[in-house]
Amino acid sequence: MIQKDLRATIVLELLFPLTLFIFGAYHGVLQVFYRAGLIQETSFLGIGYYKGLTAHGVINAIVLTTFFAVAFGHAVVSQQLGPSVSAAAAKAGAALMVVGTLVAAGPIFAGKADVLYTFYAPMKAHPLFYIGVVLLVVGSWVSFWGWIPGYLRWRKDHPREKTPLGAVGIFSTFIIWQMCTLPVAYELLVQLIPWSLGLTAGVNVVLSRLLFWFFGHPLVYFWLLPAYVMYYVIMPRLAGGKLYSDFYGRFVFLAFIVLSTPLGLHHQFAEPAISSGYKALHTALTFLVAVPSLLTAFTLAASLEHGARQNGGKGLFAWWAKLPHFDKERWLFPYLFLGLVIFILGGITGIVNASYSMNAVIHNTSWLPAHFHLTVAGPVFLAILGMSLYLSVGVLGKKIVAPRVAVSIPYVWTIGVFTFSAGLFYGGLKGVPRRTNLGMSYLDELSDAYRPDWRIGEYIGAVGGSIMGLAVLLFFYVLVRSLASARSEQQADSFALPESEAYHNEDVGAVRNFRPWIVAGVIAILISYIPPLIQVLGAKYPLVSE
Ligand code: HAS
Repeated sequence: MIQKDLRATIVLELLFPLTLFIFGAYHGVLQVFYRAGLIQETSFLGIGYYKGLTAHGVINAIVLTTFFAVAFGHAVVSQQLGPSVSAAAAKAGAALMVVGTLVAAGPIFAGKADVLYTFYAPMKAHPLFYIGVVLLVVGSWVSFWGWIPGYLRWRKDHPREKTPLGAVGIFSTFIIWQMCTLPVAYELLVQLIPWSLGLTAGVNVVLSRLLFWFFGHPLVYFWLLPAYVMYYVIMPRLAGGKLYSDFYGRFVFLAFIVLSTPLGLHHQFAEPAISSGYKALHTALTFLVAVPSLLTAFTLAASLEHGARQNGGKGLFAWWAKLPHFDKERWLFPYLFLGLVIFILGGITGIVNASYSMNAVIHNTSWLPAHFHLTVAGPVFLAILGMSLYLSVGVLGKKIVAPRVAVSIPYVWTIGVFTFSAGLFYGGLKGVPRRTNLGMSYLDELSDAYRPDWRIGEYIGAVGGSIMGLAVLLFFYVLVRSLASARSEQQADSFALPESEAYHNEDVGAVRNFRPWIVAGVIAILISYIPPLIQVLGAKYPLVSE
C-alpha cells in the first residue's frame, strides 16, 4: 500500500508539472509548424523560436521527468518497503522543486533564458534560471535522501530477503542521478551563476560542455529507468502472467549504475579539445550500455509471451493477439507496451548515433530530435502519461472516466511520434539542421539557401506533431474528467500498484547489494573522464565573456 502521509505530495508532484506540460506540449506543436514554414516567428504569440524551444525542452525533459521520478519513487518505495519514507523529507523536497521550477520559469517566459534544456555556455541565461535549476535538483536529492534511512531499517529487519525489484530499480535511478548531477552542480555553482552575475571575467566553454555532457547522458537513463520499473514490475501482471526472470531485472538496473555515465563524449565527437582515443573509448562504452536494454528486450518479450499464453495464446506469433491491447480494464497496458515498440527504433538509431563515423553524418541534423522523440517521447513519456493518470486518480480514490479514450491515447501518440520522427529522420539524412533561427531561409524560394527537397520532411514532421498534440488533448480530457469524478475514501485506502511475481525467482549474491556496482561505476567514471578533463583544462582557449 502507498504510504498515506505521502498521498498529497505525490498528487502535487504529478499534477504541478502536468499543468506546466500544457505549455511544453503547446510549444512542441508550434515548433513543428514553424519548422515547416507554416507560421512565422511573430505568430508564436510573441514568443521567439529559442524561447519556445527552451520552454518545450526544460518543461518536458527536465521538470516533468524529475517530478515524475520522485513521485513514482515515493509510491514504489513506500509500497514495497512498508511505510518507510520520511514524509517531512518528501514535503521539503517537493517544496524545493516547486520553488525552483517557478524561479527558473520566470526568466524563461521573460525571454531572459533562451539557452535550451542543454544549458551549457556560451549561451548565457539570467542567474535566476540557473538558481531555479539548482533548487529543482537539490529538491530531488532531498526526496531521495528521505528514502535511505527507511531502506536501511528494512534491510536490518529483513536480513534474508532480497530487496523488492521495484525498489532496486528506483534506488538505481536515483544513485545514477546523484552521481551525475554533482558535476553539473559544480558547473552551475562555480561557472554559470558567477558568470551570469558578472562576477567572473568569462567562462571556459569547453569545460562547461564537458561537465554538462557528463550529466547529459546519464540523465536519459534517469528518465528511462522509472519506465523500466513499470515494465519489469507492473507490465507482466497486466499482461496476465509473470516476469520471466527476476535476476535479469536486477542485473539490468545495477548494470546501468556502472554503465550510464562513462560515455558522455558521444555527444562531443566534434569537440576540439578532446583526443579521438577517448572519444573511441566512449563509443565502445556506449555500445556496452545498449546491452542492458537488449537484455530487457528479451526478458520482457518472454514475460509478455508467458502472459499471453496464460490468456490462451497459441502458436509462434499468434499469441501476441492475446495481450490486453484494447482492454479497458487494463488500459495502462498499451501505454507500456507501445512505449517498448517505439523504443525498438529509438534504440537502433541510438546505436547509429554512437558509431563515430556515422555520427558525423547525422550530428546536429534533424535526425537527432527524431531519435530522441523515439526514446524520451516514446517509452519514457508514455509511461509518465499512463502512470500519472493511474497514480493520481488512484491515490485520490477516484476512477478513470472514459477508459476507452484512455486506451486510445497511446495509439494516437504512437502514430504521431512515428510520423514525426519519419519526417525528421528523412530530413536529417538530407542535412536539415537540428535547430535553426534563420527564419527558415531554406524554405524561402528567394533565398540562396533555398532547399526544396527539405520541405517534405518538415511537412511530415508537422503532421506527426499535430497528431501528438491531439493525443495530449485526449489525455487532458480523461485526466480532468477523472479528477472531477466522485471520491471514495475506501478506494483511496486500498489503492496499490500492480506487482508481478517472477517465473524464475533466482537469488544471486552478485545482485543483492548496490555497493560493488557503485564502486565499479565510480572507477569507470574516473578512468573515462579524468584524462579528457586534463586535456580540456590544458587546452588554451580564451574564456568567453558574452
Ligand atoms: Fe540517445 C542523443 C546514443 C538511448 C535520449 N539521446 C540523444 C539526445 C537525447 C537522447 C535527448 O551515441 C539528444 C541530446 C541533445 O540534446 O543533444 N541513445 C544512444 C544509445 C542509446 C540511447 C546508444 N537516448 C537513449 C534514451 C534516451 C535518449 C533511452 C532517452 C530516454 N543518443 C545517442 C548518441 C547521441 C544521442 C550517440 C548523440 C548524438 C549527437 O551527435 O549529438 C541506447 O541506450 C539505446 C539502447 C536501446 C535498445 C533498444 C532495446 C529495445 C527494447 C524494446 C523491446 C520491445 C519489446 C516489445 C519487448 C538497444 C527494450 C516487442 C514488440 C514487438 C512488436 C516486437
